[in-house]
Amino acid sequence: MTDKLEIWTLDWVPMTNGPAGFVRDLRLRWACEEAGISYDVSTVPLAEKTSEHFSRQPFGQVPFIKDGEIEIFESGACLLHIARKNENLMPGDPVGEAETLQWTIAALNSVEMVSVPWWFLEITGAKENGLTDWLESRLSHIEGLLSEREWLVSDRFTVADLLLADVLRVKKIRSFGDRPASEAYIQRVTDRPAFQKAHTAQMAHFQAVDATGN
Ligand SMILES: N[C@@H](CCC(=O)N[C@@H](CS)C(=O)NCC(=O)O)C(=O)O
Repeated sequence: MTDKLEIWTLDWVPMTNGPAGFVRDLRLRWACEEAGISYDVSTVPLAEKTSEHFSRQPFGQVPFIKDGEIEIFESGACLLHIARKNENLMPGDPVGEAETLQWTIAALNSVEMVSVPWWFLEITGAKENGLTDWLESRLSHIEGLLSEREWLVSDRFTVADLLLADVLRVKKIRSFGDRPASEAYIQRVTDRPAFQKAHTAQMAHFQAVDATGN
């Protein structure tokens, strides 16, 4: 029995050209590191999804968390839950909090909503990627914004930066077009020790499974 926050990820992902280092439990590990919250990591099988997995995440995906009596899925919801615990991730004043919520949802619903389907079409080799103009437009608006400010919310890092940087750092999206302010932002955010720690831990997790050959 543990009272630590528990984060679920997959039991295995491919190490070559794969999602290791990008599986979304990393967002939650990173948030916990930023907030100084200790956590345990559990896994569910990628290959054979169980009814228990679907009962915790209705789409059979990860991440999802358990924090005492609270069990939630969707990385954005889990991030906001963690962020509410600590001002390192979300300012305590009403304006700062509202702006953090706004930008967290924007990262998911205005940027990732386009970037993930675009990326998926690219990697599956679709001849026509009809989302390119849409993605280009979203990324150039973000580029304009980041040319004028260091962080999304006033003058400080928040969970919204964690999420937007995680959405933008996907390799294919990073190499699509030249956006120096976005690139500097991704660098600035992922240089944070909390990201480095979370990333190293996720890579170690998947490497350990890979080494067993299972
Ligand atoms: N909107 C979901 C997306 C979750 C998602 O795409 N999870 C991926 C890993 S990053 C997954 O579980 N993939 C395995 C699958 O879909 O079977 C969230 O943000 O939590």
